[in-house]
Amino acid sequence: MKEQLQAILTEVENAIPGIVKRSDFEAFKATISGPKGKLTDILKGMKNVPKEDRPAMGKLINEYKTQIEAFYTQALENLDALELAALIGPPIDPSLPSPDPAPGLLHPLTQTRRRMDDVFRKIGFTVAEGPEVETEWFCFDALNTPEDHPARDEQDTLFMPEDAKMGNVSKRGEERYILRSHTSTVQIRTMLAEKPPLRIISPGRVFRRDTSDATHSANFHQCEGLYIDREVTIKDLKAVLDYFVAEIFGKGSKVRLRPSFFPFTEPSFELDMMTPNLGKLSNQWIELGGCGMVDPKVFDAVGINSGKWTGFAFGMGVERIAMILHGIDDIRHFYNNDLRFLRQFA
Ligand code: FA5
Repeated sequence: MKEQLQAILTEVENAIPGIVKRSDFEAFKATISGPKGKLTDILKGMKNVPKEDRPAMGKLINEYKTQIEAFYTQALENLDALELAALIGPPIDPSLPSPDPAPGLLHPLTQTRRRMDDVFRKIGFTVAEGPEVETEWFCFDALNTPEDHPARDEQDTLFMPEDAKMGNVSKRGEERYILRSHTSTVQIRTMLAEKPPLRIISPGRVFRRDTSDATHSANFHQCEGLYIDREVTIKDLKAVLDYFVAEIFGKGSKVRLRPSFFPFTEPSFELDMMTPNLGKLSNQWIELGGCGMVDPKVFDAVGINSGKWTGFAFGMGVERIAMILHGIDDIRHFYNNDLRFLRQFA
């Protein structure tokens, strides 16, 4: 019996490396383990083995069976690898030119963000960055946003799970981590890291629990601006924004500041723009974001002397600007990854 089993094992061991087709494997396996297979025959013969010898014999057969099955598994792995290789084709030579003649292109949001960066750079702003995972202090407290402000509600802000410690994002003790709901956090980070005068913009991704529709996305982008110097006035804010919209939307574009409220600016405004250059969107006020003069309480939070320094801040939706510029009627196009849409911006 042992010799027979050994002979089967040797046969399997010799045959497996030569099998390159799944049908050949199945046919071979049937000659061993199929209903009329050699191994099956031995199993059937067990009934003729004297009762007292059966346990030892059963154990022996099982040992061989296990080894044979390991060869089957190996054969199937070989076949998987061969089939995958056939699917992928010959090995890739990365030094050859790409078979796809179309060059890659920048996402329309990246293009818009870079245009915005260029405009602000021309008038002396530098680009600052901040983390997308923030603490409540940077997103709210330092921005004079009280504990009970609706924006802090779990309905509006995405909170990280309690046990998600994301490294030393804040050195301000045990706080909850959140996904930042606006880029105004970078105002605080910049004011803590650098001394005035300051002139920065900060484009970046933000997150809110907003239900997705044609104009809202739970993940979107803003471009923050912060300007701090001596005797800065609303006139300076208006002049910078006028310049920005004229550069982005063309000559004749103008800005309107509509009284509003943000906890971190006083006075605060909604920032609207109008342009004659946008087809059916021409000559109507369109909201771009919010702005205002930095609230002295924000200066207090970061240790800047509000008797000496004044400033303005603004925050605009990047998707909003890209949509107006290109006549895009649904924000979700930016996130669907449909190349037919994206290739239009080559
Ligand atoms: C803010 O986020 C303030 N931090 C702006 C600010 C900065 C005010 C500095 C004063 C000083 P608001 O929530 O209104 O404000 O958002 C600003 C802009 O972001 C909106 O006008 C809109 O263009 C865009 N936005 C807001 N929510 C969404 C959303 N869910 N999807 C896409 N864009 C959005």
